[in-house]
Amino acid sequence: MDSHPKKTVKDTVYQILRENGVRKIFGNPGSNELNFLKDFPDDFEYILCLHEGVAIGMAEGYAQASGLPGFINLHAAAGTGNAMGALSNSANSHVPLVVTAGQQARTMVYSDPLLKNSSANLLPLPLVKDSYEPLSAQEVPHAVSRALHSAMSPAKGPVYVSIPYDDWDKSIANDAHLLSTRKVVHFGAPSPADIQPLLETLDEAKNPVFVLGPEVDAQHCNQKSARLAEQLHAPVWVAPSAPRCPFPTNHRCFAGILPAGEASLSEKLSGHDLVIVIGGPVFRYHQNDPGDILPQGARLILVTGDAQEAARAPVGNAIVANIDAVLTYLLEHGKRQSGDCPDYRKSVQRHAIDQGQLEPTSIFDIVESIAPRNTTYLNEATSTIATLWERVTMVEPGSYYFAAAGGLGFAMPAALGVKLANPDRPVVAFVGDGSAHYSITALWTAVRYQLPVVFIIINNSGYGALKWFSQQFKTQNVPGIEIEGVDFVRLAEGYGMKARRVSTCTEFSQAFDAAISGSSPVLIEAMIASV
Ligand code: TZD
Repeated sequence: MDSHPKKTVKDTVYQILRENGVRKIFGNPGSNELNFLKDFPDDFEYILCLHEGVAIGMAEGYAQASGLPGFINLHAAAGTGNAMGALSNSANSHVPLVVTAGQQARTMVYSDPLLKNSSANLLPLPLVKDSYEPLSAQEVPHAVSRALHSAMSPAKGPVYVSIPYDDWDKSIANDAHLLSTRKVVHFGAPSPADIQPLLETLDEAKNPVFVLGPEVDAQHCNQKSARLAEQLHAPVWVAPSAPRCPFPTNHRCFAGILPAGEASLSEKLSGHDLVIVIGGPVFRYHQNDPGDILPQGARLILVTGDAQEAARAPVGNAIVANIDAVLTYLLEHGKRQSGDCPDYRKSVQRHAIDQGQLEPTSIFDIVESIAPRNTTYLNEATSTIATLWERVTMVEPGSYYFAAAGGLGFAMPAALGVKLANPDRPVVAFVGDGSAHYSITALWTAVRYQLPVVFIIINNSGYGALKWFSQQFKTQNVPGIEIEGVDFVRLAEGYGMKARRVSTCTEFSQAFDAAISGSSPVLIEAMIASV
């Protein structure tokens, strides 16, 4: 008798997902996906997102906050197309996602039917690490297993698999179940000989400075970096266009977040002879602000887990290795400065809570005074990002997430994914009245799955960041940057969410206090002056 009774493709794939820590499936279904979802296993949870960008954003938040792969199931080419704006963020954030899409039945594709995903493997390029459509039903479990391991291998990232819907009920070869037991372990610690030149360069440097990127937070090395900076009496900057917070912002070595332009960035680093960038690109600019990449006389060394990031850097040497291992080594073997470490923090003038009109500064000051220290923040009120970094304390790993490619529509769904991963941490999403529309249906998902996130819509009646850019670019009379007449309280209520509009500091303070201590999702529409 056969010791392994024949299983279906579907049973085998669910077993592979189980063994790889996947228990949540984020998706939006269509006819091509129903065979995968039928008789849905009890130990999995399907999270219905009403738009595919929300499914990707939520899975991205979940994967970043949990460290597990995010698994998404989309509908053919149309669903994949809707997801791609959000996928541009995932590609940049090194987040491990397996994005699956249902393909038409193999028996029907010859006729070019409705909902055939033509050239499916080309569709999500170049936003995924790998993209594949199995050549037979027998290959489906292998394709899913390969996608999971590929997504989780450094540098992590999204992978796409298109699966014909008549594959799921097919019987599978006996040894396919062995795929679910595979483990792939990644090390990447450098040898002492490999790391010695970095140690020597650091020891010789008279005035080193650190620039930390998102990988430091992803590997939970925030405190380790703080100890190293303190040991060397070196200031720490957060790399520009930061998608995560890699360093405790209340630490004496925290100098701030670097501006995202060549000239302004190198000016902040002037006076330093060595720039050590850890876990991020060199550098992710936004503003066209031509200048030198580095200040005169400075050298740069990049430590990254991403070989492509090392290859792309326009200046300096690079070490591709596990950054946790590198930091540990430098902490143990690097020099220690004597005496007290200087305080590099900037002081801020705080607002009083009174009947005065709300401004971005007062919103962040009030949140800072009320929110628990372990709160996770997301910010997509784009003109207020620098204000948040200046005024909100973020200490623990996973305290902050932002769209890594700047694609709006990330914050609302990602906040839900973060909450799902860490139900015990408060989650606050600041969202602009412009950004909110890209994934407004996330409000329904928040209510449906009772995810108590506090959404703060900072309403300045338009695209504030673009107004700022049009001043910088001297581009007058630009159309399409004002948005009036949207009622976010009624939108939220329409999705079943409690909501309140406020315009003074006292009102906001009361509303936020109640929302952060409540147990259901809440939206606060904070009215500020138009810029
Ligand atoms: N579309 C997408 C998907 N991503 C984008 N980044 C933009 C358009 C362009 N964009 C920005 O980069 S910022 C911004 C837009 C439209 C304005 C956002 O307005 P807001 O926030 O109300 O959300 P502020 O604080 O008023 O800038």
